[in-house]
Amino acid sequence: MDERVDSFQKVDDVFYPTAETLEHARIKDYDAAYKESIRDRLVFWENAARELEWFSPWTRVLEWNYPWAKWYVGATCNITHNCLDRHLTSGRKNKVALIWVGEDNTERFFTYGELYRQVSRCANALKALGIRKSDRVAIYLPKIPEQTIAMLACARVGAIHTVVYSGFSAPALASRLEDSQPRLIITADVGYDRGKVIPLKPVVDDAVANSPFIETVVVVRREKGGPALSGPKELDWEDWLKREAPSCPAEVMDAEDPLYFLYTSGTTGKPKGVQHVHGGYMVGTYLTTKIVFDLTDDDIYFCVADPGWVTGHSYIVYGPLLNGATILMAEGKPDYPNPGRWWQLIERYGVTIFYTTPTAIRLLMKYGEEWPKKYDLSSLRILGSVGEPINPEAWRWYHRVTGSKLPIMDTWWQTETGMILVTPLACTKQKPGSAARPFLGIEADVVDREGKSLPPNTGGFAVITSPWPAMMRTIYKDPERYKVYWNTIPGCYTAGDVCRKDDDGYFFFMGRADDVIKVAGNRIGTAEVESALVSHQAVAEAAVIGKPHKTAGESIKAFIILKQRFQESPELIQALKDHVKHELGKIAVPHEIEIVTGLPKTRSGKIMRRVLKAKELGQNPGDISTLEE
Ligand code: 6R9
Repeated sequence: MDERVDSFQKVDDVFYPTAETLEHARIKDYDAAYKESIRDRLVFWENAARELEWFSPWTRVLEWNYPWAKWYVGATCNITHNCLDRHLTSGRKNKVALIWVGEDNTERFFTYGELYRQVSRCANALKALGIRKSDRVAIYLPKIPEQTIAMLACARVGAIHTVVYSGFSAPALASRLEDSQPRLIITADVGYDRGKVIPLKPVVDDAVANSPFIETVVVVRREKGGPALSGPKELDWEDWLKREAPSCPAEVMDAEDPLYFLYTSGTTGKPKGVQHVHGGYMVGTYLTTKIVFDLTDDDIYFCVADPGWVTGHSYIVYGPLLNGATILMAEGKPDYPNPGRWWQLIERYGVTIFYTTPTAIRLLMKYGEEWPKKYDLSSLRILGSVGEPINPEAWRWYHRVTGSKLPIMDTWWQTETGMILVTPLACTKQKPGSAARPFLGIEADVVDREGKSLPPNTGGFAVITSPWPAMMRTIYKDPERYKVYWNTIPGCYTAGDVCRKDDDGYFFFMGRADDVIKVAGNRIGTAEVESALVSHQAVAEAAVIGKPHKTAGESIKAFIILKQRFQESPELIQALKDHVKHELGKIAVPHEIEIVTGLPKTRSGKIMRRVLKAKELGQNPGDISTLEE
């Protein structure tokens, strides 16, 4: 890890909440609320848990056996009871839970009552296949309601879902299946992307061919005359559900029973199966959604993420449903059929809370202010951003085009943290480019390699100094990799991000300290791209770095040493890109490939990506005493 940062962004402007925002805000005084929350963190998190329904109570709030945590010890619950059943008796039964809109403007509405019935049917269908507690189920679906329904149905019967983003290729899907060994995979015939039909079923066919543990493939068929199914292994979603009863009791789960694995990229080639549980994850996502977005029953909440990533898990599906919110879910891209798409949806549905990403904002900035200006955005109340640092220029644009008065929740968190950890609240002042301060009940800091707290305006490592309810519990089948997060800097959870705090204690996250790249907000490990490249017959060695990119945040650049009998040519470069696309999917394809004859290495033979990067960007490579030559 490397914490050196060459320049600090200078921000002079501070934005204060308007009277209207303050009036509405649940928390009016962050300092007081924060102080109170950490006076006794466990009491704070116990009170939060009491807002939800449990089948039986806990005996202790936290059992902390460093670095292993158990929250709400001994309690039983089921996250879907709080997402669904709880609302059926609270007056929300006929409230709209989910508005789905497709690229072609097809609409589907689900009330809480209807969502409960659909999830129950799916849960009963899972049971009919013999799926029970702790079985794994893979979900490889585009952003359609069945994706949400399938996730909730798994959780309802106690199965562990593992959602794989539908942009991943067959080998990438296969490696995730191999690790999690699901008995069932739920997919669709196709997804739609900018008007194009993206076949998904063939990808699954390919991946499943090498996954003997998969007993059943369920297919949501969206196209008329979709693919023929080969029974009995393959089932049509509609047929699978149609005879099932519309109610199904939620399985009684221990608070620490796994809810899902979600694979994410790290510093080595193999993706990590981050494991979250029913109890603590439920409390963390519930409370952050409620407080960060200042959510009430009258809101229309629109988060543009895909449930293939963690933002979709925590802040499209679980957090909002736990709060009984009305969720808008839209399939498709921000600039299709034109760059007014999201603004148009905000106007059409009266969206009040809009949660997006810096890369999308930068893309929309390119098309200009005339697009947001065409639409009535006056329903908006709270904005959000997630996935990478938001540069002040994009922050100001986002703020201006939405009326210059709305707070932007620049929420910092990770797949591993499960919930938002550092964020502004509606009542706090805002500084463009800053994620502000720790959420209530969260203790965060910026430290040096030894774990010593650093003075203001000094770059260091972002750490969390005490456990929180939605933290990951382990890496599936790899507890040693879990321990690394808590062992890198003594006594702290190390996120892998470089950061500084200013004089106000505001956190400015500045990117990753390790070999993780954020391309258009998608998390990609350099090692994964390197091993995909090296699996091509022409490649002897590969090193991959992230480079700053105007809209994507970072772009991927690969340096490659060819095997002797291969010659550089435009065709070969294209073939290498196609190969990565085939191995991992479009999101991981290098934007640039440079053929080199050598790579900077340490004496122990590790590639020094930092040196490559510094050279590429014309910067000082820093300490190169370990460099071999
Ligand atoms: C939720 C999510 C986690 C990494 C994280 C950091 C970056 C996310 C950020 C941010 C600055 C923010 N990141 N939000 N950096 N400001 N508001 O994105 O999870 O895909 O696991 O990525 O994303 O570098 O360490 P994940």
